[in-house]
Amino acid sequence: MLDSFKLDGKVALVTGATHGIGMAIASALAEAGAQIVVNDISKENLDRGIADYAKKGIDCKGYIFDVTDEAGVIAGVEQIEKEVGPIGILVNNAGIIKRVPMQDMEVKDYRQVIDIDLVGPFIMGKYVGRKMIERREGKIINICSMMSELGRNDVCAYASAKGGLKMLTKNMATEWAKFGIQTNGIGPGYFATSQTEAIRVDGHPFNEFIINRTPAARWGNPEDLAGTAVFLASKASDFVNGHVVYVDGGILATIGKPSNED
Ligand code: NAP
Ligand code: GCO
Repeated sequence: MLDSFKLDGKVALVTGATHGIGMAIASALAEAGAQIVVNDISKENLDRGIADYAKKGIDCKGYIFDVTDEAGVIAGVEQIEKEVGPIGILVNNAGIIKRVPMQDMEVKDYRQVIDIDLVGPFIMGKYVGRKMIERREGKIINICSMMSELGRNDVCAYASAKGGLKMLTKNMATEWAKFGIQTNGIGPGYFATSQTEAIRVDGHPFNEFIINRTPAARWGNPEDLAGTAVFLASKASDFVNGHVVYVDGGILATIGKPSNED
């Protein structure tokens, strides 16, 4: 049964994975035997990321393209399939957030978050999915969020995108299961990465709020996502389709507790 978690011989593309959650997921897939490929929009960040993977003993291939650029995605997917091999696993990880009260948010900023966090996974899914359909097999993992289920102040664009990404995940699962493709999501809770740095610093009220709101009483570490990612990328999940697996320390299980309760 453990062999069903092995990814030997598979090529895994993890978008925006030069650090943070994407790097942790890509590293786990590599440890399970996959050849990993990452993309970024910045050559500097890509080069640094590839070097960081090498320091971990991981041979990671890197490509520059923007997940919102359809022509760039088409060219990037063709180049990866030609130079590395058929993409068997796609992780739509690339994403941004803008924290602004809705009444103050510029339309262009709202659109940018939707473009990267929702339209990007659609474009990536469409063009990698076409290849997977030809081969009658594939694994797609969309990185969702607590904001796929819950709202909070100042993140209307991000919640719109991540809520949409949950439903895009279900629709991809519905349309493509007949082609031997399984599409699922991972919904991280609150994780210590550069994306949350601004709200996680010691003394920031949100830091204390998250510690209290999370039954595990801690921020997630990107490595906490490794096992779920390998499971959803492997044969072990061949009959799992259209689900978002929340790795959140228990946040979604509870309404929370008063700050003076243990
Ligand atoms: P992060 O450190 O900000 O990493 C995001 C990555 O996406 C960066 O490498 C970034 O590249 C890349 N990216 C941004 N726009 C892109 C584009 N248009 N095309 C290609 N790559 C692009 O964030 P993270 O915390 O690791 O989050 C990774 C994913 O997990 C995101 O989808 C995020 O929404 C989600 N998530 C995070 C948390 C959390 O608590 N941290 C929880 C739930 C879900 P550059 O560095 O070059 O800009
Ligand atoms: C925020 C955080 C969250 C996390 C994550 C929670 O400002 O609320 O950045 O959005 O990144 O998505 O699951």
